[in-house]
Amino acid sequence: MLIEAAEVVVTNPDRNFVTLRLTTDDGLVGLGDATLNGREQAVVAYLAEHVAPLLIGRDAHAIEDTWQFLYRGAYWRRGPVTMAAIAAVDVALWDIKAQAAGMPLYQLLGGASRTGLLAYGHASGRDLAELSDSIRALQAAGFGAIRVQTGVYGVANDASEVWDTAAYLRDLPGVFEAVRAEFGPSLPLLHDVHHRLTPIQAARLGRALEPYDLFWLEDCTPAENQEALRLVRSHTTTPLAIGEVFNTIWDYRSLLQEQLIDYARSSVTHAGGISHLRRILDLAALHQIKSGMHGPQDISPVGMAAALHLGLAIHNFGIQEYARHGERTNEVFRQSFTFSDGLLHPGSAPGIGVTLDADAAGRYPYQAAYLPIARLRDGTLHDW
Ligand code: CS2
Ligand code: MG
Repeated sequence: MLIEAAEVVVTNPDRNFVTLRLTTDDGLVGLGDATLNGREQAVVAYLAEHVAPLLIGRDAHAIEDTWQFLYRGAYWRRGPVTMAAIAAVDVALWDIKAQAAGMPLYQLLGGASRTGLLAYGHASGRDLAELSDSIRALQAAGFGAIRVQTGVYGVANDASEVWDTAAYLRDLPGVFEAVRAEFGPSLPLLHDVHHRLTPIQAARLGRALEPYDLFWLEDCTPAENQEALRLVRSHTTTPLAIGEVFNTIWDYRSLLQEQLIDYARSSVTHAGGISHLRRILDLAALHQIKSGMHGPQDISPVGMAAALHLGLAIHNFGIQEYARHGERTNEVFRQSFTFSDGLLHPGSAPGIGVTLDADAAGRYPYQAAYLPIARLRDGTLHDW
């Protein structure tokens, strides 16, 4: 079975998505998500100019060889653009292989290890009353685990946000105290610091939050400095999650081998696809570290579906972020995955179970858009 066509589809139903569509000489169509929020066109060019021509005529079944060919053959390794492009090829080929086998992809990955995937949703509010309403709305929508953000990242969508570290460190424990008092001890609660603290600040925050029993504290420091986590870890037992901006196993090496984190946050979309993320999660499993795959709205339904198949199959699944897409996105990407009683399930359609409606995609052309930035009160650029 040979790859006959490789097309890149860019569409903006609610936000920009980049999708690779591979077609085989047997007429099978596989999809891969290559969306890199705010830098979408770099991956489009990488795929269309450099990868697509190399794929035509290759054996669609040779997934590992194609992965190694794109990774090693480029000479220039790693990086978010390269790894998102490789991920899209990898997922499209797994989609094709599973369709050829007539099975949902998780069956080829070893079969289901659980009945469904625990998912967490995003609650936020400018104040406690708004936050509490937001948590109740998520519970009503079926979520059994909730990320809590207030007054900071996750609340405003402005292009530029003012950030005050001291105020944040002062206020956040009180927010969790109030949420625990209202919602009780058993609701899993998560929080995303979004890379904004120094190691010693993160250590202090982790310790201050211990009484509120967080499921995890995410991206407490800019994690490209893996060694910084040793300091955080030596001061707190609050579980730590990191990795949404990582793209290879090398970014995780110290974190996993020294057991400095509890959850690996990479998505299939940004970490080289199913083949490479599985490698990362297998190394994580040796150290009792679980998956906590990134699932914001900028991972397309194709990327979400791939994550669900992998999550259902692996033993060390932890939790899945599920930000839910809008109506228009769901019209472009038809999905077989379901969410009920707080659990996601990839469904039983052959492959990854997502199809792309090309007409609908064509109605929503690309629009340039960028991520916000954060500045300190004196104007200094900070991590967003
Ligand atoms: C966030 C993301 O979901 C998360 O945990 O950190 O929403 C992140 O800000 C975006 O994916 C950036 O594109
Ligand atoms: Mg995050």
